[in-house]
Amino acid sequence: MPVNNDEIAQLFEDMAVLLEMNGDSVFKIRAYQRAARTIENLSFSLDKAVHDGTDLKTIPGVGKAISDKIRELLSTGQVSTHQKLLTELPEGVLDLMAIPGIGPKSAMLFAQELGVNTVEALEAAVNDGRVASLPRMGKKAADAVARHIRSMPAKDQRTPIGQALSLAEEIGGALRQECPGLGQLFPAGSLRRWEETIGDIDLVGTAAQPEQIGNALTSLPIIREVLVHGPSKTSVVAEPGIQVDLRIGEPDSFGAMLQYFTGSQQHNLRLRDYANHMGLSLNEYGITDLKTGKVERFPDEVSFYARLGLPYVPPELRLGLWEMEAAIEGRLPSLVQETDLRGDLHLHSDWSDGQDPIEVMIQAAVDQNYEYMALTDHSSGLGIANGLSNERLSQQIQVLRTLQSKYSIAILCGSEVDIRADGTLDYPDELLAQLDVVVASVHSAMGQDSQTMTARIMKAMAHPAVTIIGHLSTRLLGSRQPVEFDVDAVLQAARDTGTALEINSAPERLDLKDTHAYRARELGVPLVVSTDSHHHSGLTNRRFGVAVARRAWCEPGHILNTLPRDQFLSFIRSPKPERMGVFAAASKGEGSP
Ligand code: DGT
Ligand code: CA
Ligand code: CA
Ligand code: ZN
Repeated sequence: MPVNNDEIAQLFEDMAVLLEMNGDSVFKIRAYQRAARTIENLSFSLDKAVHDGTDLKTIPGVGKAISDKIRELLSTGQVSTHQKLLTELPEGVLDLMAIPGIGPKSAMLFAQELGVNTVEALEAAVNDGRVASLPRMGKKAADAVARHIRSMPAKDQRTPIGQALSLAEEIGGALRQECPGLGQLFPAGSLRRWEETIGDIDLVGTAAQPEQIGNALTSLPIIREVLVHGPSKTSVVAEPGIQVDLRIGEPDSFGAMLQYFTGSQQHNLRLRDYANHMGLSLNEYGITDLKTGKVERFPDEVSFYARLGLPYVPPELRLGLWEMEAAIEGRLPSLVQETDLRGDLHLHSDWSDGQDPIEVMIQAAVDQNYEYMALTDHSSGLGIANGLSNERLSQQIQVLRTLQSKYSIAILCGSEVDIRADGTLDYPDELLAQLDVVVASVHSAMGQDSQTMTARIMKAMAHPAVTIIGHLSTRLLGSRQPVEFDVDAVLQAARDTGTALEINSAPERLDLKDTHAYRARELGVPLVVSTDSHHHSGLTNRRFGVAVARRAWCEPGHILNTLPRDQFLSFIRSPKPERMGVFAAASKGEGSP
């Protein structure tokens, strides 16, 4: 079995923890953490890169030591220094560290001094006073340990962005209502970078009386627990068990603060190194001239980056990967925006499993100022989704063609057709040929092995009627694993056949995921940002899909449904082998980063 990037990242993460327990150098620990973050976000497979003879040291944060360990892991399946660290560790210490708030030092203390090596045993040791009697612990610290143990299930998992963003917006709205003195208020951290899952929600803002905002936050009805309540920082746990960190600063230095708390930590580390070389140092209050000690303040991020001679780096790109080089060399992309989209190509009505009639969905597309939309109800193979039989699909095509006369938006007849287990499609070819847009998706037999699934998807892409592959991996964030398939082979086949790939904006899907979309863009595969709406309100979910496209460094020219109506129609009306040419010509002038 090849070792994938996530497994390699996890190994470095583990090594950082193990080194920290050994009291190793903080620089070494950081280097491992940084490598883990970087590897997690790479758009290409390290296994493949090594195979292709790539020098891993060209990857930011990967030096000789890390590169050697990656090679050792890929060729032997383990890393000897990691194995050695593991054997030296007292039993159970890693389990104790899984408790939030318990770091390596405390875990070692409990294991060595109390012989405690499970969470249950630690709880017992708290209850009978043994934890409180440890050196430097005391009753207060022991109570904190008890609290951490109780909070375990909630804080253990990351929250999908859809849920985190609505909670953040609800809290933001409530704070605005309660506090007339509230100035700016932004999400920061992973939420502002549109990561697919969120550890905790960070909010940063400005106010004449900062303590007023903190007070308001702690007294909102959805707040379950107050962790920190200070003059400029307040941390709470909101109702479904999500931590919210609020920081309030001064308007004239807000740029540095927003930048600092937006992260990512990797991006900030690289930016700080860059600033140090200019004789400057960065912190959340501003930029300090190291010679004179003078601190400059910045009201916004644009002026903050400008002081470093850099263009504004969009938060979605702040991963500490390639964005710094691109910024320095003036090669940052002009990222696609929501308003660049001119159509939605994945919409359901109440003819299948949607909740609204066809005309409500058309009106929803009109309300987004779209030039075109495709109605794509399910095919009949999906008994559960009330899929359309051949007859009902023919009937729907008639209905849509008649409705067209009432609207100026182009109403495209489509279907979300099931890709059967053997790669054939759920409608006969004659019927498929009558459709303007065919979104082909996998909804069944998801447990197939990688080879079978890859062949299945590639067979669908080879079909002349298939315009787009929908939600390629079928994953559901936090509840269903992606199907197994050979990503590179599928992306190549998409390009070779002229099949577009969907970025599904439903926040529980986000499929393609960012790193796959990144790779698809590099290969020149036409990408589509669709919402897969089952209700008229769903079309606004496009912001999530656009964020994925932005994290993939996409400019408007990389996204098929930014094309004006005539060019888009010319794309779907061309025979598939010619579509790549149409797409390339239509998006000419948009540089690739
Ligand atoms: P999350 O919450 O795990 O989804 O990820 P973030 O990026 O939101 O992380 P969080 O909430 O711990 O911190 C928010 C930002 O604040 C982070 O992206 C960078 C900045 N930050 C926080 N702690 C540190 C730190 O110890 N060092 C540095 N350089 N930056 C930090
Ligand atoms: Ca956070
Ligand atoms: Ca935080
Ligand atoms: Zn679907």
